[in-house]
Amino acid sequence: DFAPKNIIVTGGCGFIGSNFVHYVVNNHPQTHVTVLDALTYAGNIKNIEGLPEEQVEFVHGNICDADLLDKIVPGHDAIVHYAAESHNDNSIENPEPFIQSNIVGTYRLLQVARRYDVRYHQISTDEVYGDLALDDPHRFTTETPYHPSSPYSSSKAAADMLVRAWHRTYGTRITISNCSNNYGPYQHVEKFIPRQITNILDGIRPKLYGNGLNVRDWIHTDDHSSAVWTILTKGKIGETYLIGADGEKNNLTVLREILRAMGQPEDAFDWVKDRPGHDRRYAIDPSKLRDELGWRPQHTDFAGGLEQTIQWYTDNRDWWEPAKAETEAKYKRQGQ
Ligand code: NAD
Ligand code: TDX
Repeated sequence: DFAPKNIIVTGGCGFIGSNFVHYVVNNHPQTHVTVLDALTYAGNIKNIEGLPEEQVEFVHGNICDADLLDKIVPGHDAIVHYAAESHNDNSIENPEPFIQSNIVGTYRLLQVARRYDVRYHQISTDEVYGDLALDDPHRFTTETPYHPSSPYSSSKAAADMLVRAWHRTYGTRITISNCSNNYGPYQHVEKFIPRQITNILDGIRPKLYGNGLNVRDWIHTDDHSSAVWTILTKGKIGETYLIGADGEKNNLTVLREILRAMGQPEDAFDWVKDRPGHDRRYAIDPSKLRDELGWRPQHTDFAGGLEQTIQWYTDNRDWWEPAKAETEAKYKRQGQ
């Protein structure tokens, strides 16, 4: 197994990246983490506050900044690359930052990984595979062709292609993981589950796009973290692994679970305009990761994980309130 001593986590002040930093602190105290984050609207330094200073160091900077990368990367033995523009609706409004951060940013990191021969792990998404019909018996596998729909997912697909090319052409030691939809603490209020929870806490009616029958394959962010650690330390160089926890549910079902758990009537929400190009269904076949690397998800009780997440947003109003009004104003302008 590869035993990383000193890793760079890009995007470590975002939702999934910060949960990964907590995971490393809680489970692998021998690994030092340098968080590199630009603190965009989606990054929050509070997400990594209170972690031991001798294990976690923060560098405020942009992954597109080649000079900065040249300064900070030497001496590290791995880069785990989470930083990205991550929200589909924003990518439809304005694709530019998605091209810069997701494509150019990945390119700059690959160049520096190549130059200093640093192990590189790419965090990607199931959305690169496009969508499935509701009644399709198949799920996504590593053999499924890339077929992204949105500016966000196509920028992630482009980045993954660069990663594979750097491995084949330059021998850069890479792995890629494509994960399904995450939920848990520290997720920005623009995303589906936190938006609806915080709407209810604020006395705003939840908003459902289209007919509510779009399916997402939910996984708790802690399970994503343990899967990434498994791939980083045990994964085969050059390989891609799909991360999922058999969590398919349609949006209407998830929203009703939230309403019920928060003591609201099941119909206390608004139907709003659909997302242009809205992917119908995502579904991950995680058998390669399970069978070859022995990974298993721990948080398989979705109702329980959802209740904990509701409790976290209820207890941490100070964390989400500053972003809430602006986020809802933006949705209102878009008719959503
Ligand atoms: P997020 O938007 O919550 O966080 C992104 C973080 O990256 C923020 O802290 C932001 O400040 C930082 N960042 C953005 N651009 C940067 C740049 N140019 N330089 C440095 N830092 C920058 O995103 P998330 O939901 O935590 O997603 C993290 C990663 O996981 C992304 O690569 C995303 O594509 C992938 N992913 C997300 C999901 C999901 O369900 N959210 C599922 C699968 C894969
Ligand atoms: O208010 C809403 N109402 C609604 O019905 C919002 C914000 C979303 N939705 C729907 C759209 C999707 O079908 O809920 C579903 C989930 O939406 P998002 O939270 O925006 O996530 P999604 O577009 O599925 O993408 C997420 O998972 C894959 C992450 O944001 C991506 O970064 C990741 O790659």
